[in-house]
Amino acid sequence: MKNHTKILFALLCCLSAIKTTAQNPIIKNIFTADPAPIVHKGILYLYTGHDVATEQDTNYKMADWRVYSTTDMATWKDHGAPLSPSTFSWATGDAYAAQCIERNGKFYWFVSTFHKKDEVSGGGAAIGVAVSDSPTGPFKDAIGKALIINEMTTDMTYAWDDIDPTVFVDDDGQAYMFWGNGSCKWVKLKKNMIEVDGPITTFKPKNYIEGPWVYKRKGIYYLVYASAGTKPEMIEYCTAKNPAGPWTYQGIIQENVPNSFTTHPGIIDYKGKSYFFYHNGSLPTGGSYRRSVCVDYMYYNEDGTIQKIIQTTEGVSKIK
Ligand code: FUB
Repeated sequence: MKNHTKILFALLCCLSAIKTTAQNPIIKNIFTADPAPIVHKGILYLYTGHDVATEQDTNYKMADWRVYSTTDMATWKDHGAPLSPSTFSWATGDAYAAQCIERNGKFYWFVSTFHKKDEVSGGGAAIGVAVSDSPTGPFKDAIGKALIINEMTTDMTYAWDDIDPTVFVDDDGQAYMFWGNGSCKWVKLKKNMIEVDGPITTFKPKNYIEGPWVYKRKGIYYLVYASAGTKPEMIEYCTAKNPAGPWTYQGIIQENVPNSFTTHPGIIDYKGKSYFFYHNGSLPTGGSYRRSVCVDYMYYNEDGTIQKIIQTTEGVSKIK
């Protein structure tokens, strides 16, 4: 190649690299929040909430839960909104944070929403579970009632503390659900994934506010969560040798995000790399109630501790 041809070629390569990697936020046509990834049969599925508040609104308006998928971390397929609070006859209100996991060929989508005032509950936040044979639905209410209602936890004096479920199945087959605003609560689940199995335990990791994400990696249990004082949320974490704890505080992994009071972790290993999903308010007209899901790389040290997340607008590279 002649010199000027080489330069032109190099420029074109740079331009195409910039084009394919400038991807945060990853969903730009609507506002999305509370990301929760899983991998199934080589495909990464991303479950999100959906902010529909106007620019003038001063609280959340969250219409439904949505599903996206990718095999290259750059091209996202939109599977629509296979679940909304109206799927649950007992529910009213918004589609807060949720997580879907697979067990024995079924997909269990644990969601936080709000309970009607009725003979079962005086209202407040509640956790439900929907089930499907496919990661993209259709989903139906798995039990016909809430799994957790406000009356089942009493340590917080307000009614909206039972939000943000995260569920994982340990190597011995025992499933655990963690959740909570203000304090972190956990309970064992039965093998059927739709009944609690034992008492609820409540604890308060350092600086804990909400949005727990619990998983096990290379023998270490991780509890990653949103933290806040008077400032907008950051992401901090603890580790443990047992899901029942004790949990050792490890520090901050993500500082505040642009233009949103909250952020929310969703963590996954996929095709040899570790990914950290979160939300910010960076889309035009975005904000704390009009959030957008982003993804950046996550790196572990040799001892399993997590390096600080570097938030980028470029996002992650397309997997070839
Ligand atoms: O999306 C509504 C709430 O904001 C979630 O439940 C919290 O984790 C925070 O992201």
